[in-house]
Amino acid sequence: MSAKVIIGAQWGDEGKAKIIDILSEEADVVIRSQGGNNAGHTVAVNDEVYKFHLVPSGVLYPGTECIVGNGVVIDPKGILEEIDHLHEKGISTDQLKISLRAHLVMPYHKTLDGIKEDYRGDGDIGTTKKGIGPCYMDKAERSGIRVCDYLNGELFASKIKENVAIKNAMIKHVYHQDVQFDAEAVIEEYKGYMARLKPYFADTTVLAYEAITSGKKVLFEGAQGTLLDIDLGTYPYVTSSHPITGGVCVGAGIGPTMIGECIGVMKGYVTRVGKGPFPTELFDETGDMIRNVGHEFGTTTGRPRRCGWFDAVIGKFAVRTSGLTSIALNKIDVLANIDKIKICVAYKKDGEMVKDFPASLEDLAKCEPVYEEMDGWGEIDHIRTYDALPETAKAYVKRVEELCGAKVTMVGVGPNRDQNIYVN
Ligand code: 2SA
Ligand code: MG
Repeated sequence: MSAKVIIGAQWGDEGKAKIIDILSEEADVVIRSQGGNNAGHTVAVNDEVYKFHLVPSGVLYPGTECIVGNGVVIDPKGILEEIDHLHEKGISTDQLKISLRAHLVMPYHKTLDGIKEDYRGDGDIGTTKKGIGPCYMDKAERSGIRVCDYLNGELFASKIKENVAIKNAMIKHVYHQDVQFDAEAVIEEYKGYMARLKPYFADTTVLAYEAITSGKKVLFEGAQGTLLDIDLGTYPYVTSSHPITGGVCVGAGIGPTMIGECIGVMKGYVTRVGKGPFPTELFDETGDMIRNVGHEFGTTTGRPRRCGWFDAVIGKFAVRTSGLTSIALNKIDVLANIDKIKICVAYKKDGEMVKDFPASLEDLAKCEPVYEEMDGWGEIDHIRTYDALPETAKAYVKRVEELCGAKVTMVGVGPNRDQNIYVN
């Protein structure tokens, strides 16, 4: 089977979209299987920048089928805005399919996301406030509204009414806020969105199965990253879905034996948005330099991203928990002109070496990075072959490979398609 999975191997924003975009050229189908419009994927093509949130970035290639799988939570208003925006730029969405089983993000989910964050005070997660957590909560609680519910008008209306009544009560009596929703208005609003989206609806599990078993080239486009996984990430500072490889099976409705390859995308340094411990975080001018040179600001919210040195403990964790067969190491050009580059090879906690990423956040917060120093390199964004990279940059790539335990097959030296270098 030839299905390839591309996942984020850090805290998201590793440059997955660029790798997907490059691999999409040869793909027949690109599938999203988790997350929602909390994701922000930026692709640069011929100096034009495209920002994706729900639509798979494979849509830029005419003829590539793009699937939004059952594990994705869909904000219908958000996806319509994206579709309209693509149409304005002359890009067709005829090849887009949306799972009948996917859950819908409703207006009360977004309101509750904001209210709960305020309620958490200093302990806030730093969510994107797109309603992702509350939507997955309803899914797990079995009160969520799915795409297929729209096809039965009465059921759709009654589910919305029931949910609005419960959420209104919760907002008023639990969180003591004034916002209240009018069920009829929500029904009308959502009927309008869903009518427009209906041509895209499909049983995407059938499409995925048929594509893979008939030998088509299928790519799974991960959103967020390993450390934001609800089970394996830095809980509770995580998103509510499964960005690891395992999430692809559930979120697209395929079996693990149908996946042939899994590429983990990392940056040559680490970033995170939102709160939670981050052992290699930099609070100095090197951190500011990485943020500015690397344009490390959230695609969805514009928030500045926290920046730090490459952390091989995290890299190894991603290789292990997602069964990565290779690594794409992005943005090493951002590290240009730093004299000595640090790479975290382990942590030290209470005087003891820690080699595996800890489960407990309290433990993680106590972890001090153990660094190795490597020689830096100059500007490399003009370089197009691996051989032409400075020896110091090649040594860095090889060290990342050794420490993480998977081959680095691609190195990124800039945002454009031709700035992706294949490693010999
Ligand atoms: P949520 O909204 O419930 O999923 O937030 C929970 C945590 O997950 C983090 N998160 C992200 N981290 C990095 N990138 C994401 N996408 C956007 C981007 C984010 C943005 O590509 O830049 O624009 O700010 C993403 N989505 C969720 C979030 O920060 C919380 O820590
Ligand atoms: Mg992003």
